[in-house]
Amino acid sequence: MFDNLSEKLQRVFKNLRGEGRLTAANMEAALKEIRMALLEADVHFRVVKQLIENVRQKALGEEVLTALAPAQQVVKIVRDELVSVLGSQQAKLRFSNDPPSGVFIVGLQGSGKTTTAGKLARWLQRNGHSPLMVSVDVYRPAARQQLSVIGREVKLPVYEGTAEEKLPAELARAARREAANSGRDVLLVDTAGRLHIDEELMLELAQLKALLNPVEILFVADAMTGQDAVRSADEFHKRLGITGVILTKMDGDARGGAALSIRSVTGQPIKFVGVGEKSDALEPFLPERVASRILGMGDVLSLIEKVEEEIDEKQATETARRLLEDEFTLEDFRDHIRQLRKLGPLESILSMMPQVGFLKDLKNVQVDEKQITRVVAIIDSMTPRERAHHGLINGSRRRRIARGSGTTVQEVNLVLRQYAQMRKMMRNLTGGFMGKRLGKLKLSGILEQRI
Ligand SMILES: Nc1nc2c(ncn2[C@@H]2O[C@H](COP(=O)(O)OP(=O)(O)OP(=O)(O)O)[C@@H](O)[C@H]2O)c(=O)[nH]1
Ligand SMILES: [Mg+2]
Repeated sequence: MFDNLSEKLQRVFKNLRGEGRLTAANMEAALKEIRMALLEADVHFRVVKQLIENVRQKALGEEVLTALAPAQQVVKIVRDELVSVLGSQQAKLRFSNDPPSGVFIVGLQGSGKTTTAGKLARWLQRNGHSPLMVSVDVYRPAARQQLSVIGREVKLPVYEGTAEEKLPAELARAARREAANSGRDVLLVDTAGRLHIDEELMLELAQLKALLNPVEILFVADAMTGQDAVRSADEFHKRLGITGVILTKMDGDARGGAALSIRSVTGQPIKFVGVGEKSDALEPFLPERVASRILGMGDVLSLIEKVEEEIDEKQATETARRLLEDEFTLEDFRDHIRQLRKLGPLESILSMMPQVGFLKDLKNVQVDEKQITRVVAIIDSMTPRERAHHGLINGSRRRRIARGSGTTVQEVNLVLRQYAQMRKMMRNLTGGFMGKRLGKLKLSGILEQRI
């Protein structure tokens, strides 16, 4: 979701590494590039300005120029700054001491409010709560029905209302009574959207707020709308006092800048992100992780968390084994090798990693620029089936692949051997973290060290 930004920043840092030494001059050049990358990714210019200023101050203050690994230090400073812009801690949902806790879902038309209400209900239930949903969108025909359908999908109750309850306030009041009577601890209120912020809607929301006294007013922002999302979040906050933001459609090709701007412009934290249309496509917003993602360190932590949530530990180990063993195909291997090229020379990556057992194996995977190109050509010359099932690749297929890639059978063999080594390494890594649950620490250690 942050592909654009992360690619750009990676290029900047790669150039920094290429310089070998960091000087005051190329540091300025790097800052300029970082500024461009952020602006192009649709980050608000005020946020960019502040961020660059902070990075400059810290980089000078910490005497990066004389440090051993200046490029890495600059990356670390940028990362820390990103985290501080995004909010240094995960912003959790709040709950009232006097349930049901009212949680309003507000935002412009089509931003994803109703979908998000369903996702949030499901998330709440999985985290020990018992939500009741209600739609107070009495304007759009079938809006309330849409929520009922979603309720059935996630198997959670929706207050449907009686024929007499026609006004938003009536529906909200009755739903609260229903939640209290049926022992539901959270009342999720899906509200109507408008194309633009208008007086009527704001008045209605303010009335509902006065009536229910919600603990959370969550502004749902469509990440695809970039700076518009930031502006309307700000406007809603000024008019209504929002308590948090849910950024939807982060699975699309949004440039990610909105995430970096919303908090610093509104002062309110992003609490969740929507990453798809399905009811499980909602993730808590973790600033540290997002900062890492922006800097291009992948999604490994999210993946682990997802696996852990879905299945018990034994099964998780099994899944991870399958994931990394059977599904770590030659194609993944190729992408991985390409990734290494992005990160810089393999030797320097290795020197940044903590001393873990599988390093020995990794060291045997000698990769230099020319070889990367060769490896990619060889894997590209395989059929998709061969890439998915390396066991298929017999002698005659090896000869064909060698011809196709302009290499020799020996070189094809070498690539297959390296691939086998990489799989073994992945297995060791999995055994370490999934099995003993030490992994999170270990793995985040590795990621930490890598930047
Ligand atoms: N890809 C993607 N689509 C999403 C996400 N969240 C919502 N959508 C889609 O966005 C569209 C609008 O979603 P709704 O939930 O109906 O939006 P709304 O804000 O309730 O719309 P109104 O009630 O008309 O104001 C639907 O097609 C959803 O499937 C998301 O995180 N990712
Ligand atoms: Mg809706």
